[in-house]
Amino acid sequence: MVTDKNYYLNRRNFLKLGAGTIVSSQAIAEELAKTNLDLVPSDSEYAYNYVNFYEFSTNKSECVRLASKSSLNDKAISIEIGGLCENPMTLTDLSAFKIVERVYKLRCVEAWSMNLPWQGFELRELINLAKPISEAKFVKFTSLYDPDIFPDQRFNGVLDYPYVEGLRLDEAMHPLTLLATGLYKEKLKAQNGAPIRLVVPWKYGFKYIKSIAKIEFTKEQPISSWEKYNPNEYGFYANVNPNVPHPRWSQASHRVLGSFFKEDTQLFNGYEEEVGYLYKDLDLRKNF
Ligand SMILES: Nc1nc2c(c(=O)[nH]1)N[C@H]1C(S)=C(S)[C@@H](COP(=O)(O)O)O[C@H]1N2
Ligand SMILES: [Mo]
Repeated sequence: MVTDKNYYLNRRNFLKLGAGTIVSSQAIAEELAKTNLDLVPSDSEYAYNYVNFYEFSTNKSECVRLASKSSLNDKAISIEIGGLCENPMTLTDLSAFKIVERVYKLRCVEAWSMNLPWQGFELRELINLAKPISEAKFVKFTSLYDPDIFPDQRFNGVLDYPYVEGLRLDEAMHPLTLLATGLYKEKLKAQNGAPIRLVVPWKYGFKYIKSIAKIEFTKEQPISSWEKYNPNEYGFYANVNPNVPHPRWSQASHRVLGSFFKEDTQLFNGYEEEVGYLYKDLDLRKNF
């Protein structure tokens, strides 16, 4: 694999200059394509078989067994876009978007990680089409609600469904934030959140909401499903942070799936240079 050393060094300089000023997001996106080359994707067996998808089951292999025979595999993309924006729409056609490939680290709040090669597009492209109005401060995401597909939606499930997640509008506009439709150059499998899901690499995995049915622009901060389930353990921000332990375990290190050793967890999952400026005025302990 080739890494362009000069380009990489320039990137550091650029971002240093950018500290304190507004970092050009286009520059970040372009640089990323290069740094991605350093990250070797994990064996796809982990991504396909070690999954969290509570609508199917809390058991990882049971998720895969149920998802792989479900009609979610054949579901077409259809996202209702609305709320505080000028152009509400039902998104079914992605031809307007530039499809990119990014290898990102995924760090689950359960203290394991893997490197995933996503195909998708930058969420900001969609946001620019929808044109949020000035009152819009957050983006709320809602997963599909379909008890015929998801067993855990048939009775009193573990979570209060549909699964909900949220981002601040500036986080959603960040060039690292993707809507993914593929993994390992294959169409997204049901267990990984077909037909389309969120990817926010500097946050814990539970923010990567699967099987998105609705996106809304809101004034108020949305209450995400895990926050609702236990606000003391799962905050709205959920930025990866080795210095803020989960109440029941440390977040200082994690197991890299496929590797025998543990690895130190990095602030913002190693994407601090790219996203640190978003949080310079935020107390990361209070806003975990
Ligand atoms: N709708 C929905 N999205 C979800 C989840 C879920 O249970 N339901 N689990 C989350 C968690 S905890 C993680 S770690 C990631 C896992 O994504 P993956 O299984 O594709 O690796 O999806 C997230 N998205
Ligand atoms: Mo997770």
